[in-house]
Amino acid sequence: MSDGNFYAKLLVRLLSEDRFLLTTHRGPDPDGLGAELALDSLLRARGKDSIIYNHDPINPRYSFLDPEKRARHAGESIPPAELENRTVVMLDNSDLERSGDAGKYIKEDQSNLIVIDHHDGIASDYQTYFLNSGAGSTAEMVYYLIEQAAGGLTAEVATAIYAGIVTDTGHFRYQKTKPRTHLIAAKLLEAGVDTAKVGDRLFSTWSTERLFGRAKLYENLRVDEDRQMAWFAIRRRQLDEVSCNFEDLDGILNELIEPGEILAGMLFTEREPGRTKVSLRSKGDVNLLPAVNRYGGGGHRNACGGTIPLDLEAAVEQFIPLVAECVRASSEARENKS
Ligand SMILES: [Mn+2]
Repeated sequence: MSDGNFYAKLLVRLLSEDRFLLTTHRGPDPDGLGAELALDSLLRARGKDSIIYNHDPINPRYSFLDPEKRARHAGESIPPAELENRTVVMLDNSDLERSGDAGKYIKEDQSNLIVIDHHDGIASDYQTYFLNSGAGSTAEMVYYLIEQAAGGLTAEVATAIYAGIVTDTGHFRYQKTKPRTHLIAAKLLEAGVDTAKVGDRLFSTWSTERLFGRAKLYENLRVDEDRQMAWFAIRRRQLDEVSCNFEDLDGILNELIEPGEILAGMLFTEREPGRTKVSLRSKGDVNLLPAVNRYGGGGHRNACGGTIPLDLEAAVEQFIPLVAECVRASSEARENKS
């Protein structure tokens, strides 16, 4: 939806405030970060006092998006007075838990909170909630806001939005990629985005440890009998052996669903005994949200995640049947249709 009314309302709501704290989820990704940077620019251009404050610092791979180092984080010593008494705009995130330290600056009655997000299947009772599940990225939502505000699309802002769109649409491949997504990309390129540079910075600046980590993952590759599901299961200790971080493994999970017959891929990582994170990807109409919702997780139908309060083996054993159920439900729905 690029419903002008929705964005007109959002813009009016934002501009009725004067001091902002923009934040996203822990481990800011190019979408959360791109949306923050673009919105920050829009608000500043309107004479507003805006600060970007995240729980975690930016991954150095994304620092090219923020040359002025506007994104601050909880690890810096910022006087609380600078962060207090602001309207908190939570971008690309509907889960207060995932906002981390920034949550401290949201009033108990949430009267100073505005949520802007595009995730699927969220039931939430935020008073001021601008959810557009039809948008492929939160950066796309901020693009509409800038359009609504008529102006302010510098090359830097366009690059921030473009990085969010490219990342969250899986290079214009995922289902939420619409004709308008490409039209927006064209506008962003006209505004000065260097696509080769953004592509290189986002996708060709990994550490060499990522290769070693990938090798470890493939040692632990499993495929179910029907060849519909594939998964990696790995412990922190195994990655430590090759000096690889969990962040270094970002995106490798997508490879699991590259084979035509595999519909769902999972990456299980045991962060500590009794706490296993799972990230999931699926193809087409396979909706994985019911599986992660069981553990309070969320995301999108085809890309989501959650945390299972179990050791690695137990987590895998308990979780695989839930995913098998999602795969079965989608093939049944397909059969009923035909
Ligand atoms: Mn996003």
